[in-house]
Amino acid sequence: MSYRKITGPLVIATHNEGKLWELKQLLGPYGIEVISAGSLNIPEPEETEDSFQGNALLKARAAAHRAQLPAFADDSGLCVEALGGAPGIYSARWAGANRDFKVACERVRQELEASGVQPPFRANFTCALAIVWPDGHEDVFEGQVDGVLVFPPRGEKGFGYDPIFKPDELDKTFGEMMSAEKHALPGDGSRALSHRARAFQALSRACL
Ligand code: ITT
Repeated sequence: MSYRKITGPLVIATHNEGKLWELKQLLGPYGIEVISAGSLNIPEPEETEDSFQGNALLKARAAAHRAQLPAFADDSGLCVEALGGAPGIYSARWAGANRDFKVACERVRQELEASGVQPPFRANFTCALAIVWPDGHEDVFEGQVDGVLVFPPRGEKGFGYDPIFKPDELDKTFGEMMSAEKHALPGDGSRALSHRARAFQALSRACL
């Protein structure tokens, strides 16, 4: 398979402000013009696939088709071992219509309590990043970070499930980290920390 280099403007097909911010930070150093799907009034497609990569491709395809520009989408989520990988691709839905992630984090806690499993609660964050071109060319990359869940939630930074996830590499949750620390791309080529930054590292080596 051959990857295609990204040069010109790129539509970011996400309606999640937290993700949009992180993706802009990651793309910033490459000097690529980015346009948000929201600013082009591109609607959010229904996520009907059964994998992170499938849903990332679905979102990028819809935006590339509408904008007639290459489009970049992220599908990601928290997978909890003792819950059989849930919420996984349904991570956004667990926050309900109001996108309240305090509710989503509490649901994770309650489901773990109901399962009777004792800590440590192993989990991972997974991120698939897809780039789709208007002529149908597609590239997709995945990144993952392993860790444990902590209750009560810790930290006010980040977004989504960040306050309950502590990566194995550090003694603080994503919610207690400056975002630059969470998604930093080490200059020496060593492994990034977050699932999104790890997927982006693979993408940048192939396409930037
Ligand atoms: P788009 O589809 O518009 O990109 P979304 O929020 O619906 O936005 P997803 O379908 O990929 O995105 O849902 C993934 C959810 O998992 C998301 O809403 C986050 O709350 C959560 N999530 C993903 N990455 C995360 C991260 O780095 N930190 C905390 N939570 C994260």
